[in-house]
Order: sequence, then C-alpha cells, then structure tokens
Amino acid sequence: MIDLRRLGYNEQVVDIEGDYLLGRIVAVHRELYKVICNSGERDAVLKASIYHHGEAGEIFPTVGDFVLIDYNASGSSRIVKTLERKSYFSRKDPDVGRGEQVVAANFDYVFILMSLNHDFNLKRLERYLAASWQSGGIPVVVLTKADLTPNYEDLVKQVADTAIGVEVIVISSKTGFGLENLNKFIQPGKTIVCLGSSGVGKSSLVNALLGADCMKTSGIREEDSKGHHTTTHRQLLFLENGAMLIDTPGMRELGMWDITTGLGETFVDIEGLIQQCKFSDCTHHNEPGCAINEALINGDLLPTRWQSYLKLQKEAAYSANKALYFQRVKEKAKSNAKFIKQKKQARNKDQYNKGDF
Ligand SMILES: Nc1nc2c(ncn2[C@@H]2O[C@H](COP(=O)(O)OP(=O)(O)OP(=O)(O)O)[C@@H](O)[C@H]2O)c(=O)[nH]1
Ligand SMILES: [Zn+2]
Repeated sequence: MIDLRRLGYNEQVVDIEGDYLLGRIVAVHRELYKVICNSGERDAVLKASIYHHGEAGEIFPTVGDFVLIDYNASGSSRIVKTLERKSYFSRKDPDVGRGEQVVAANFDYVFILMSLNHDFNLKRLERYLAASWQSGGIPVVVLTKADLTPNYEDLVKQVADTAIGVEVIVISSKTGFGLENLNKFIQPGKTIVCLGSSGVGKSSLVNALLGADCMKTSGIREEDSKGHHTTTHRQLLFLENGAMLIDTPGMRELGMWDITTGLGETFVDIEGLIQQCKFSDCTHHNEPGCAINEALINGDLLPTRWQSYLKLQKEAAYSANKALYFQRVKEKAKSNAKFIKQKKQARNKDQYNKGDF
C-alpha cells in the first residue's frame, strides 16, 4: 500500500463520487500518463467524456498533479479529475492559440540553479525568483560548480543581496561539496523542481541526489496510439528517503512567465521603501519625501536593482493583461459550452414534445 500522504498529498478529498482512486502523475507522454496510486503504478488516459467532450475548462493533468482515476486492473485506467494545484509552472503552449501549458505541479521547493562560473547573472536570477514566488513554490538558490570557482564569497554575497529572504546554498555535484545543506528541503513527502538555464548542472544535481538509485534510467516501454513503441522516462523521481524530484523536459522550455504577484516578494526591500514614501501615489521622480530617491542617494538601494524592478514591473503589467485575457477566453468558452448544452436540451425537449424524437 502506498500512503498518498507520502506522495505529498495533504488535503482532504471531498466529493469523490463513485469508486475513484487518488493518484499522482509521475510521467506524461503525449496522451499517455503514468499514475502512482494505492495499487502501484498504472497506465492511464484521460476520460474523453470529461476532458474532451465535457464542459470547457477541465484542467489537463501534468507531472506532479494529483488526480482521481477510474481504476482498471487489467488495462489503462481513466483519469476523471485533476485536483486543485498548490503550485505550478506553465509555459506558452507551442500550439498557437491554446494559451498556457502547465509543465510541473504541486512542488514545495524550487531549486534555482545558477553556476558560479559562466552562467552567473543576477538579472536572470531576479527573473527566476519572481517566477518561483509566482509559482507557489518556495525558492532556494543553489549555486553550482563551486569546484571551478575557488573564491566565490563575493558572488555569494551579491546573490544574497539579490535574493532577499531566500536561502543560498553553494554546491558542487562533481565533488559532492555542500550537497548535505540541501537535506533540509529534501524531506519525505516533499517535492522539488529544478530551474535554471542550460548547462548549469541540473541533470548533474539530479543524478547526484539520486545516487545509486536507478529509477530515473529505468524507462517504461509502451505503445502509443499509432502502435509505435516509445520509452517514457519517469518525470517524477523518488529519492530513497521519500522526497520527490520533478525532472521534465517542459521545465527546460519555460519562456514567458507571468510574474505579477512574484515581483513583490522578490523586491521586498523596494516594496517596503515605497510604503514609506510621503505620498501614496508617489511616482518616485522628484516628489518630496520619496523614500526611493532617498535610498538611491544614500546608497541603501542600488540603481541597478531599482531599474530591474521597474523593468520587470512593466513586463508584469503586460503579462497581467495576458492572464486576464486568457481568463476571459476561458470563461467565454465555458459559457458558450453551457449555452450550447442548454440549447441542445431545449431542442431535445421540443422534439420530445412534438413526438418526433
Ligand atoms: N566541474 C563541475 N562541472 C559540473 C558540475 N555540475 C555539472 N557540471 C558539468 O556541466 C555540464 C552541464 O551539466 P548538466 O548537468 O548537463 O547541466 P543541465 O543544467 O542539466 O543542462 P541542460 O540539460 O542543457 O539543461 C556537464 O558537462 C557537467 O559535467 C560541477 O559541480 N562541477
Ligand atoms: Zn517615492
């Protein structure tokens, strides 16, 4: 028996109609899903009448999602519901017009990897931080490749000044240096996702954490709808102590992020200063009593940090509109579906009354 709380599920499942089982998605490959549930790991597909022909707006599951399945002991189970997410990362769907695509869900911590050599870039870090806060996960900055950069103290300080209130941990996956400092996050039932640009050492860290564990490399062979054989790698990985890691290709393709609410947490210092401006509608240009100007003059606030804030805020305003736009599209689709359903029902009733059904 698998205790689903060990998979990170802490909520109560209400409203389960029928004999559905709770499970967690461990891999997605096109329309095929792997779900771990009380009966072990199962193949599953979406129940078409709910996801494809039901009311618009049913949320498609992704790696890390908790779902309800209509269990089938002898074949593919049917996924009937995607439960509410506590955190997620999404990217713009590569299929034009389809809005966003969620690539990972229900993680507790986001390890933001940045290497201490070539990849070191504080502007990018701010962006990753904002996206992480926005995702609902807790960011942890992991500075990699310590073995290649002997004098990193100054770099760590710069990161600490940028990532206010966030833990910063220096590691080397090659030598194992510092890995033990990640243990407080890598706890049973907790799920971690790694974020960072190509080459920073995400795979190396995942492999170092998995150690001798071969779960990652044991692919799952299966047949797709056209009869082709494919190998799906598990994308939710289990560490020996019961912690979980999400390692999915989608995370490498994150591009346009909605960072509206994540901004405030990334720039707590600036938001704090703004509160202290004399006028509540201060534009931080030449107003008297502007705490931002004061901090810029006395050196408490670096001009580069202020510029980053302004730049990201501009982008956030754009993506806020984008989010609103997609929300409206979704609502519209939903009300259309309802309308069509009502019309159909009315028509059927009509025909029934006329006796020509
Ligand atoms: N010296 C040293 N090299 C490392 C370390 N971690 C990773 N590398 C090397 O950096 C290169 C990239 O590492 P990966 O783990 O593949 O990086 P990644 O982030 O998974 O890259 P993508 O798959 O492109 O996203 C490889 O050549 C690794 O051997 C480290 O701690 N020290
Ligand atoms: Zn001001």
